[in-house]
Amino acid sequence: MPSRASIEEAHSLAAERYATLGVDTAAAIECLASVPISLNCWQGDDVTGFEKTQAALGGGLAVTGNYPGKARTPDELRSDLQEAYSLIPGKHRLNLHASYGEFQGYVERDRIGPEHFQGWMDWGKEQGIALDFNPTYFSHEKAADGFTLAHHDAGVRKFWIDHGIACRKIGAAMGAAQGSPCVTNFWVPDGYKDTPVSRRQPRERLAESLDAIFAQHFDPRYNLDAVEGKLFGLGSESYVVGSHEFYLGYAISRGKLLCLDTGHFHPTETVSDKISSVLMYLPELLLHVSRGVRWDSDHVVTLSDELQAIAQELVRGDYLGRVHIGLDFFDATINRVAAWVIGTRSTLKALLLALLEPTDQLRELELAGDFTGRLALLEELKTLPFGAVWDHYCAQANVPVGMDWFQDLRAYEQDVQSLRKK
Ligand code: RNT
Ligand code: ZN
Repeated sequence: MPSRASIEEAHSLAAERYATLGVDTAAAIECLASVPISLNCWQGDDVTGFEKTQAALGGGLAVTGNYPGKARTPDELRSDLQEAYSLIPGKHRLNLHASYGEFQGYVERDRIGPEHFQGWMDWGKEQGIALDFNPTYFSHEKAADGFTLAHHDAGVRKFWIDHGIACRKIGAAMGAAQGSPCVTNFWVPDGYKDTPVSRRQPRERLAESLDAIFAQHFDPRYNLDAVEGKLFGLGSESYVVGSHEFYLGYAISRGKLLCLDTGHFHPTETVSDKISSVLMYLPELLLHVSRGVRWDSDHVVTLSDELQAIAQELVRGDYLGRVHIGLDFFDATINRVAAWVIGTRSTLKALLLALLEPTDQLRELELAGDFTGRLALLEELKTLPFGAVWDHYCAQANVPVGMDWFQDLRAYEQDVQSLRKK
């Protein structure tokens, strides 16, 4: 375990090195500490949730793996989350799905209310963790044919519209209780496996259903609505009703947040390049930071080139105040608490790397047409002593430095998770 003195010594040498490029490491850390990341509850139990019927995972989502020790109850999930938060520097949020309510018996999804999330709200208050929310439009018999809000049957649509209405009320209740807006994100799986004849009509129905859900006005200090598109899913390979263009247009015309999920585009398309285009026309954006491998596979986020490119866009474009950062992955082949810690720490590392960039200097080179200088400096930045600044931030935030977090995780696995039977 590195001593605090050696961490500080390494940081002061690193700070000197960054200062030669005009970069203030203390300012970078102060900014990083103010950025919350919303941890996705569903990594903790393979998107199972706590409904009494426990339908199989639907919506074209897939979790693989059988790593032992998954959370089976709300208390276990909260315990696992607390362990994860204790290993991540900074103050963060929790992103809940509607299927994670604490229901006594079975409560239909069009009947859920804030009372089913009181336990989460109390816990959030006690832990200082603000909540975000998502209606659950999958893993349900009424979504079994792959259609919900765009269903041709008005009765099915009505059921899902009522679910959306109920979820916004829950989001607003969370926002009011925590004094920070709850981002309520709408993703629906609707689509066709094979080439459809009607592409227009389902999209018209989806827009109509969404308009019905959003008819009630909520104070944006309590609830913010977001909509999430997708290129394709398992079982919706040929057509997804809620495509990127559909939701971009919808969000702009209705004043909603757009959610960009990094796994939801063609593999050669990047979300990093979409941010500055979308924020030309929308005040705020939601990110679902994921890592697609060959398809929307929802791998745990790592410090990849694309993650760094996204963080650079947020910092360079001065967008941190307009972008809500959420995570979206589910991997059951590794320890699920470790998945949260790795994904969140990597996201924070990407942000810190971006905050440690001498952006003004790079921009000057660019404007002067000195692309050689721009490339030279960008490459040089990659080997600056970034790790020393990160370690210093972790130490200062009172969370484990380096691989020390993993020892803590191993102890938690042994003392808590391994005692859970199946
Ligand atoms: C699915 C979407 C959606 C889900 C979560 C569980 O493709 O990414 O965000 O992953 O709602
Ligand atoms: Zn997503």
